[in-house]
Amino acid sequence: MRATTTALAALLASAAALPATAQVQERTITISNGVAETHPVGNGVQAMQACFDERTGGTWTLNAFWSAALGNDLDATQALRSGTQEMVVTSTSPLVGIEPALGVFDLPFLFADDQEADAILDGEFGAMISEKMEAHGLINLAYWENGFRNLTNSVRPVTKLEDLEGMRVRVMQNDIFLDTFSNLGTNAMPMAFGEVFTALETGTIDAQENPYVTIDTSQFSEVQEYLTETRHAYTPFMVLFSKAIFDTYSPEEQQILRDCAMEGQAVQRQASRELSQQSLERVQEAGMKFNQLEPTEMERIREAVATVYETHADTIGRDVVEAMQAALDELRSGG
Ligand code: TK8
Repeated sequence: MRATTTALAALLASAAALPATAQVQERTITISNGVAETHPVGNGVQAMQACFDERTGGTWTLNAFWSAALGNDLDATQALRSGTQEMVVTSTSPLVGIEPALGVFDLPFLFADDQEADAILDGEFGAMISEKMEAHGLINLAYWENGFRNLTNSVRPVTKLEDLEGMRVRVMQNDIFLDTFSNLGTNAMPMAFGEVFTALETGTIDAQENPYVTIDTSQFSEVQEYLTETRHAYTPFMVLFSKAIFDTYSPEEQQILRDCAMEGQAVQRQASRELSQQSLERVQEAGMKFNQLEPTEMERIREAVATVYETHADTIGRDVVEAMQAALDELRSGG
């Protein structure tokens, strides 16, 4: 009895003497993205690495791949689900086939500004969506920012709804985007992001839509002439981790992943917002002709796409659409 107690005490003492990193193994974490390293996602990944360095005594390495080098958003996400890749920073839109509720973010003109997006994504609604991802073998560590999307094309300046008629617009692989752009009179073509530059260059498509920073860092100014501020949708980035791999990490390691993804979030969002205006200026310096739409034209565009909410409510999940609308109503009433 006595000996056992002593042995136990010795064991506890030695456990207490171990460094805090005892539950942290050496790790190499592959992370991929469809955008270039110069995109604010690059800043976020750097910030995450700095956080790992501090929390793991330099034993964790983020092995980052850019410009869809490991496949597009959907392929990389499937690699996470099968446990062959640790992480991806992906737009939500190409993942609606995995989790239909993600389509809620693609509803046109949903968020009015950055503050609304942050409040919804970092609040109860965002947590509810993250929870849904676990059933698909995916842990969402944080929401980063892709941002408000704007239209570029090589045909003509878009100053009114009719200018969109027949334009061959690449959209993300997602029926809500397809419908939105069909309603606008365009010839909408779903395509993975990694193929867009070449498709624009060869003239397979006339147009695409993305946030200013993505237009800038993807060099679309080389193959597109006109840029119109439409802000027709806000795309979040999810910072996803393979659940199969996550489950093999110690609780301490899992916490490091979550904390560092959130440290990355602060840096990534700030970089995204700072760069947005600079990117707009840069693509104009590179020759793109930029215009904003008259409020009456914006209103016509909003009206043309309004039916998309009803058409896709059942697919997204009516409860999800209603929860989003309730959360936005509460925000807008100052709640
Ligand atoms: C990059 C994509 C891209 C997205 C798109 O992988 O597909 O247009 O906006 O940023 O996630």
